[in-house]
Amino acid sequence: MEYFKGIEKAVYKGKDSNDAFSFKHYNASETIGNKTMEEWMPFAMSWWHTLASGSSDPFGSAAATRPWNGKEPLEASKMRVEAGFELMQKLGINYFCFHDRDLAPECKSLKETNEKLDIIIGLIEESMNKTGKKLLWATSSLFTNPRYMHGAATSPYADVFAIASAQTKKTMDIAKKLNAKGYVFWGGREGYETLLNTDMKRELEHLAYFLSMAVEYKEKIGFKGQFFIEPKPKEPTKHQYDFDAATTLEFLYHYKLDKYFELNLEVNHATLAGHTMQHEMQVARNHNKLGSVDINYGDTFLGWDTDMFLTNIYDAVFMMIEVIKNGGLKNGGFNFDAKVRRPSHTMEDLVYSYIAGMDTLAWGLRIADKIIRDGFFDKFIEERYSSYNSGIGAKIESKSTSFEELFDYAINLEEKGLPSGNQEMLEAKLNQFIYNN
Ligand code: XUL
Ligand code: CO
Repeated sequence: MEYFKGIEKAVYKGKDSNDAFSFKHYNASETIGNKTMEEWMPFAMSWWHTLASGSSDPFGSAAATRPWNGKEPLEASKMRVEAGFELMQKLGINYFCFHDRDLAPECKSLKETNEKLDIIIGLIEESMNKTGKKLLWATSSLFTNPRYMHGAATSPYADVFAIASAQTKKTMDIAKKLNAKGYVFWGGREGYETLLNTDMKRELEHLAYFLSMAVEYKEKIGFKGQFFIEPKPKEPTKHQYDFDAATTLEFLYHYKLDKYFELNLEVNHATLAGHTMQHEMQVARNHNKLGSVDINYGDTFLGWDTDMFLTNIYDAVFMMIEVIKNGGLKNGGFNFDAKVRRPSHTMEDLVYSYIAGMDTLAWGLRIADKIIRDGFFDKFIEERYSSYNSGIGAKIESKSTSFEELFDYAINLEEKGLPSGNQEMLEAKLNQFIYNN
């Protein structure tokens, strides 16, 4: 069966094309700097938003028009596999990502759930072999089932910790079987609603132990993929422990887990944390932990995790600057953790939205490459700190001075006034890079 009826494989037709099913900027084989666009941007389809969720929201049921609507749950899961691989082929997307529970229906017992899951994994494996598509990362949903209402690895109830571990073990086995490039831990309910009922220190100890067991099991089964932690400050819980990049890194260093994990950063999560995505990426890059990206963006008027397909060119440029400076996303990729708006309910809308997201990032890559090659902003920043290149500044830079020496220097100093930060000039220059291209 054809799920995306009458839609051909999307091709690059250039920026003036009026064909909505074509790429205007994404030209997979075109070389930018030292890599092709496809190498810079290993795109991934998210199983949950694209195939599983159907656009339900807290005020209404699934509204998306999908060929599997009304089918028996396992049958619907099988159809989703076919549709997913067809979509990846038509878009030229090489990777996909899933939560265990996106793939197959959850049954009364873990045993029965795993049996159904294995049927779908078999079909996915077959389709991977046929098409060459790959698993970017897998994860366990440790937040959907009501048993996780108080958390999973941070639940106050030991049985819940045990079931979460069992579920994670199974998903890691699947990740190994499908040769996943990575495995993501997103602590959806690893946080709290109120400290009136929460022992924060104990919960963090449990979370760290859970992750260390995952590391141990990874080594035991010989799973070669990269582990990632995905920070998010809130939603669904009021306060999530992996708040942002800096908090998550501190947690990893504190529990001596840093060498086993990189970060999977998400644009909308940065917004919720009150940061730009560029801030989050630069924090990670400074620690050599920029691993993978969940690509989307948030509506600043709404203030929750709207997970929209990225169409904001400014975000794309800032992100791609970080990616180029990182030498690419070595162990990760760009996973479209993004969903169509509820009124965009047709199968065609899925294709339009992926094309919009892929094109925006590709356009961002072109501009970021020009900005870096031109060197205007890098030179400006270099110049701004040039007082540290000689005299007393060089002593500070080389950490070879003292408070006494600085006191003697400053006591007779005649302050000459400071140069401007020139922010508005720089913003205008950025616009020139974007719109003159
Ligand atoms: C939720 C979110 C998750 C993770 C994987 O906000 O981003 O989908 O990416 O669990
Ligand atoms: Co995400």
